[in-house]
Amino acid sequence: MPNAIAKTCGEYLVELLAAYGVDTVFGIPGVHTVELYRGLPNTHITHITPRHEQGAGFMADGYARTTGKIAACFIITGPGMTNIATAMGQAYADSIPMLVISAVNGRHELALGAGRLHELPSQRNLLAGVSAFSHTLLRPDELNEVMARAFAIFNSARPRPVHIELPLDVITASAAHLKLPIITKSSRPAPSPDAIQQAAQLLAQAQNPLLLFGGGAAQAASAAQALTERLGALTVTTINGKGILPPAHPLLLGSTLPQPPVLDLLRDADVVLAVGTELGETDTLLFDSKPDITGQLIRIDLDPEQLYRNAAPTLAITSDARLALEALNIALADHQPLTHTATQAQQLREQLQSLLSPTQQVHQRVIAQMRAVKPETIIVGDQNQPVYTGNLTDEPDTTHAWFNSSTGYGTLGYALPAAIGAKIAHPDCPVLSLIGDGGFQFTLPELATAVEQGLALPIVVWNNQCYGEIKRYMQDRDIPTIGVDIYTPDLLTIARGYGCYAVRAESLSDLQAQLELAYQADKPTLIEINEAQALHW
Ligand SMILES: Cc1ncc(C[n+]2csc(CCOP(=O)(O)OP(=O)(O)O)c2C)c(N)n1
Repeated sequence: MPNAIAKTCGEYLVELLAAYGVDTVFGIPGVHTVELYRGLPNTHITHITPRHEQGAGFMADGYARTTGKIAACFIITGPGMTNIATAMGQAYADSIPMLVISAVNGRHELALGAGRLHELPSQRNLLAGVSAFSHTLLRPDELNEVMARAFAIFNSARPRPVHIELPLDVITASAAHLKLPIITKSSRPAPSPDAIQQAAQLLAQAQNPLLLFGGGAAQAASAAQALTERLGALTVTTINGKGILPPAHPLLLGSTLPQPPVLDLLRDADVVLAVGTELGETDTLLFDSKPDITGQLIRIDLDPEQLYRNAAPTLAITSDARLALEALNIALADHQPLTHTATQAQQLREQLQSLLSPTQQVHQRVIAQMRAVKPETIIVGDQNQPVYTGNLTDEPDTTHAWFNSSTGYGTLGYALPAAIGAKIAHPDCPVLSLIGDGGFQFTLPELATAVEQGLALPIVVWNNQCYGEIKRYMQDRDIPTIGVDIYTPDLLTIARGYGCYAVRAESLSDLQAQLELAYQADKPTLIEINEAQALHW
């Protein structure tokens, strides 16, 4: 009987999480996971309850993106795991760490297909494609080692979700004999000095280099800026790399890679330095296969496999981005920066602005208004029309202040729960969720979580009563618009029913006023923007 045991494995696991510095858990308890909850009151860990396990995963994602810290998720076996798999997929695609702890049926029942409650043939197979690894704990004694492996990945390798499952007879087994380990933090790989010399030589000779910083370089912002200036090179970021250079930096072209003039630059640069980026479809050529690069390509990435995907490098450097960029700055200490580039950047920025359609310019004004109210706002987006425009136009002051689910895995329903995770992590910082009426309906019940937590969170819903992106895509291809004109309920009434404030913004200045109120409120505020109306703003 669990109560007779001095310390169960589930209880010990919670102690271990606290020792690793985990302070927040997102989870929905079930009979299979209650043993994890026994130990929670003995720690400083806060437990937040979402309304669906997908929400738990997205919250943990938003929490990790904005803090660099790991949040854990406590998830029941079976449906809890299938529910969280989508959130793990988004985190996997965007290299976000996440620790998913679940139960699973007893060791003697695994893979029998005996019709037990919540049974799946194999959770580990289910999660193989969305986790760095998934481990079934067969004895409490394995716990210290498997947790150390999980944190080794979070700290030193390409961060990704890790799943640890505890069979029912293991979660309740005694762990009284286990001792908390001395926790050591593993380091990230440093670049080889030879490779840095070769890279520095290529960059020093370049006449029109292009620097490309991805989300993997987000922790190397000051070294990245220093290198940009040392070379005098035009610089582009990916969407997850926004904020690496300050918005007004004269050499920054923003995250505009999908725009034809920037793709021309990428093609024609004599040296491209790509750091911490997949060179993936959503950052380069939407719906085309590979980026076209004719010059020398230097790639720097923590993940050696990543160095060879999408574009073959001339020089591949496996390294932490910051360590490599710092080494390059030292190697190029005497270099004279190019001087023609700032004028070129200015002309390109004007050209890029002129490429925005009238609709995109409306989106741009809406997002600029959001930034103007509080420039430090963390804007967490979903997949919708204004977010696509903001991916091209918004330039925050800091990293991780603009992120969304339109990159990589591209799931709908992310923005509300991920914003909740970010707001819980940063109660004093303005956080805003920007979502379409289609995406909102995927995780709408998380409004209850935000109300429960008393979060001053504006949730801006871009309402066009349709799956707008797909509708437009069908129209452009002469395909009948089936399945995209959806019934959208009265969102204001629904939000009020959940206990939120709810308003419709009637103009840009009204949006500003509503946002200001929402940031001071004692609970979330749904701010609806009606697309048909907003297109005249
Ligand atoms: C889980 C999931 N299902 C389907 C899609 C396909 N999809 C991409 S964008 C989109 C429409 C989104 O509609 P909405 O959130 O209202 O934003 P809008 O495009 O209208 O601005 C759909 C259905 C997806 N990305 N993710």
